[in-house]
Amino acid sequence: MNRSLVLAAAAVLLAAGCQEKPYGAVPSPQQLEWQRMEMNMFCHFGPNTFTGAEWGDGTEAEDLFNPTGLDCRQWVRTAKAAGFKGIIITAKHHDGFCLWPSPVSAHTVRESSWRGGQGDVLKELSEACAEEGIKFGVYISPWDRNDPHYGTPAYNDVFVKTLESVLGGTYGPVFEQWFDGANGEGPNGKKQEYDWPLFNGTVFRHQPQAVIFSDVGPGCRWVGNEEGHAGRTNWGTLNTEGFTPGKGSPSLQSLNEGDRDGQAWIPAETDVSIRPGWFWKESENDRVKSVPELLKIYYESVGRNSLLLLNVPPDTRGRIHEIDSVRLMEFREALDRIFARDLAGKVSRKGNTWTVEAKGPFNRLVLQEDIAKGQRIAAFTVEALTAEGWTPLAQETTVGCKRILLLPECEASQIRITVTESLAKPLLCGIGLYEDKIYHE
Ligand code: FUL
Repeated sequence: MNRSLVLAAAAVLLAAGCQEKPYGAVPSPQQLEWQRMEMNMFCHFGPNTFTGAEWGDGTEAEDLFNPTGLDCRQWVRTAKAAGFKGIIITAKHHDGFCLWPSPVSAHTVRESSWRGGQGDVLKELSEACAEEGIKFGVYISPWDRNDPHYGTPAYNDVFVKTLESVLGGTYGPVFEQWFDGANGEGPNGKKQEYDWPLFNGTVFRHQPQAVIFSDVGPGCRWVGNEEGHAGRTNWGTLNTEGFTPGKGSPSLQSLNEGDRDGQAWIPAETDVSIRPGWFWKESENDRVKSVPELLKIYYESVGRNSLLLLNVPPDTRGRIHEIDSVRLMEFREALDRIFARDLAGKVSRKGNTWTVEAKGPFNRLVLQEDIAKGQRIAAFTVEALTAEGWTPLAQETTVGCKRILLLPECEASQIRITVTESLAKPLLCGIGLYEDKIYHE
């Protein structure tokens, strides 16, 4: 299609939306920017990298943390080449070990002999991110199996100071603060009553733009599983009244699918690891997910109105292992190949039906809703024009920021999309057709 036709198609899609007022809960500018990042990289790194544990118990000697060749630039360059827009690092996991010299902990890089106690992973990573234009985010676990105050009201103040030492400015802007819902026992066997309003308030005081992740947001929500799939129906909205992160969280179904007409805009983030575990282990080097597995995860997260947070854990050298980095490049290449050529031609709209010309065989349909005005589409059908007339291809529910349908191989010259149920006037702002010759269900 020539340039003017592309522009004409975009105009048809957008024109109807310009005058529309927002409907229901809508994303803040930060949430909108966040969701459009589509894919970020998670880095689980800490004492567990060296012990092979998934959950350290907090008694690990500080000297265990001893990366032989830490190279955060290599993480960031790998992430960038793979198409990730941000990186989130486990600054403190449940074992309490701090990857930066926290002033309120005696269990940090400072107490280790790594770099003579002068090392600071957050400094190196945040600087590398700033240089490469990748956003920097932090996971700071409230559950702490080392801190002696854990299980007493004093711990909440210690945790605030912990947050402040990361978010206070030393490491620059933080785009996302990740709050894990896990809440187990501390070193004295006691559990902690977390003061979530205090924690969230602390984040916003220092990083007003940060998107806060937890089971109930307020920025984005856990998707309800660690396998990499958002709900086929997936609303960006959620009801949080009466819920808290962790044990008091909304049902797994609500986390996975959101709540239709939910009162707050809290879209799903799909966190999943490229390996079986969250931390690097030599024994899992041959279990790094394949390109088809990664494509399936992409389709079931980004392609289902969710952001994908893919964990790629650095190894004991402090580098992303070559098996993982090569796999990421192959994944990128596959995505680029699939989405290189949009086969959608002229688009016309009549009421709630969009008719699209297809310029070649396709098997993927990408739909985008103008979520800045609220998520509206609740059900739609897709049909293809064949010799027998209009034939059904798919019947689905939500669209959201991006929805990718896996269709059977189709040679039709036209398709039509009909919104059959909508909370308010449907606003599609993108329609694309592609052919994926790599991934088959
Ligand atoms: C969970 C943690 O318990 C895991 O260790 C991991 O960090 C995962 C992302 O979140 O709740």
